[in-house]
Amino acid sequence: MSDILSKLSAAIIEGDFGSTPEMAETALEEGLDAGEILNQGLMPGMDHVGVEFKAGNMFVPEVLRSARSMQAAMDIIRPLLAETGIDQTGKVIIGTVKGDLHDIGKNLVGMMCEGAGFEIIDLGKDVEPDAFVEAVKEHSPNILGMSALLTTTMRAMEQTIKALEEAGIRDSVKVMIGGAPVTKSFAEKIGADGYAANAASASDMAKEFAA
Ligand code: B1M
Repeated sequence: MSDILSKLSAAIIEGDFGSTPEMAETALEEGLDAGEILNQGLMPGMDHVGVEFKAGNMFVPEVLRSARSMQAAMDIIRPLLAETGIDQTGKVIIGTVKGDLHDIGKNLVGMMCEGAGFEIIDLGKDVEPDAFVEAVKEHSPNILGMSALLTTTMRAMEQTIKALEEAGIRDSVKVMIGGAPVTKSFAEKIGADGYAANAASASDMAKEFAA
């Protein structure tokens, strides 16, 4: 791997968000293309972060710094990725469900999935079931991700899946859910395709779904 790509991976792992944009620019100046920077610099860095987070060797504040470092580099290469039409891993629509304003975990999941090469369409928080349905119709994603942090808003996940069914598009998309009160058995009960306990598992699951 080129020296600058190794440095970029290391900067992401260290959460050095001040230097990753410049490194991405240097990599471009050295003649590397946006796809190489994404696949051989940013993604290996975030993969490592995911492994360390799952193993309990990194914690949420460090992962947020790493995700911010990756975002900062992505801001440099994203327009070039779009221009060159480089294939991304797939497309993820993500949002926090209706009635729920917690978005830190959802943002982390989005960033980890972006680090894994997905295009992310973030609908934000307090997202109505119909808004998820319209977004699925408009963007045809591989995965629809829903986050809920309140026991009272978990019901909106089920309502959203029902709304997808009523719109006749349930089978066009894999539904992944998560958030502190959410469990695997709840996901099974409401007919979601998958439950992920944390952002790293969510990005792994998204990769499996898109494969
Ligand atoms: Co609120 N809040 N909050 N809160 N808040 C909790 C969730 C709570 C557990 C605190 C408590 O009482 N101990 C409690 C919920 C109780 C319950 O329902 N069981 C609670 C409450 C009650 C409330 C209010 C009702 C308080 C009030 O006003 N009386 C109110 C509700 C507002 C609303 O949503 N309508 C409220 C408000 C807020 C703030 C706005 C102040 C703020 C949110 C700011 C924001 O998000 N921008 C807030 C916060 C920060 C929290 C705590 C302290 C932290 C949540 C967090 O960000 N965790 C939380 C207590 C706690 O969890 N310790 C609490 C860090 C984040 C990285 O973890 O979101 O779990 P998490 O995400 C993880 C995984 O769950 C998973 O991956 C992430 C990364 O590993 N994951 C997914 C998440 N989404 C996923 C989606 C996936 C897959 C995995 O697939 C798509």
